[in-house]
Amino acid sequence: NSFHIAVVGATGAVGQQMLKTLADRDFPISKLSLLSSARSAGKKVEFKGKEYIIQEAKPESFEDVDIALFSAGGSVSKELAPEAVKRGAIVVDNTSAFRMDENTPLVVPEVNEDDLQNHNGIIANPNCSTIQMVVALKPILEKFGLNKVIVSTYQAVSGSGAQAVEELEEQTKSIINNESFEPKILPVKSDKKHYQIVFNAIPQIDKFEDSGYTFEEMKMINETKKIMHLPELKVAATCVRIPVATGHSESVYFEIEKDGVSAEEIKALLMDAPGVVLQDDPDNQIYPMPADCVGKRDVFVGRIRKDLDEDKGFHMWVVSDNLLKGAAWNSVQIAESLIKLGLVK
Ligand code: 11C
Repeated sequence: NSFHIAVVGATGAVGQQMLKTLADRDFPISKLSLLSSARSAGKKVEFKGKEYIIQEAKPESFEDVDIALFSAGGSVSKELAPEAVKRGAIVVDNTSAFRMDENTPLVVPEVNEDDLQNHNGIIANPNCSTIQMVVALKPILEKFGLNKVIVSTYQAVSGSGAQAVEELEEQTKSIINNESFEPKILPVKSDKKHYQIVFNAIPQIDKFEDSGYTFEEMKMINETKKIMHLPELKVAATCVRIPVATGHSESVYFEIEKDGVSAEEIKALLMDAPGVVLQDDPDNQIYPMPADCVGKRDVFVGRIRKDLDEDKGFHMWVVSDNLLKGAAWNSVQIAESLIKLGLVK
């Protein structure tokens, strides 16, 4: 069986990785519609050696589409995802538009694949920094229970889009050549001020909310509770942008429910966990780093150690390619799960 797939936002940083992932997975495609906003329509894109011209996404574009992968921004999803569903497509949406909608499952297949059974046409793909953290936390929750999570992130600029990656490259060249430059994109293109990212760390990802947390931090907090079905879980996040092109890193402190668990037991658990690669051998300086994870679909975990004061507290370091497991691969993986579960007509 093969399927008519639409990719909306095919020219973007995530859209490009979606195409690569569909090709790498040899996804069963009978027809491929590559769509975008009016701005990128007409551009040419290659898929499996064939050239496609990107078409402007319109409601009619979704006639006969089986699965539509959306990654063209929240406003495009809000307008067109319901149109795609009306025409019989299942939408996997990589924006934040529907994530917290109670009728929309928010899915990471390693964690809550079963939630797909209750979909109403749209499935939301979580935020990249949330996905990699919950993949690592899920086996811990199942075996030892989970009470509290405190995460600090070290996020790559590609999370903010292709323009932010260009800005990182251009600023790097300017600094090396001793030239002046004017930051225009980071931390948030639409916010009032912009700051240098090269040789810097910016503790702002997305805009600030009245609570003092940024929207990225609130996404990590709210999405984690929803995906893990733990509304009472205590979660706090501090999200920081660093001058890395791709690969988000996270320092995660978590408290379990069970007493007397050792770091070795947590390591043994994560060694066999789906979607996780354990890289934890301090004697040999083995730990995950973003430069090593680019292009890989797994979540890499290391530096697992017990807190020195809190018996139920542990620390770990979690790294993944934010464009793959954080976005494109998780979306394609959801599509694969939908097919496996017989949910695509
Ligand atoms: C970042 N996590 O690194 C963001 C990008 O809600 O899907 C992903 C935004 C989202 O800037």
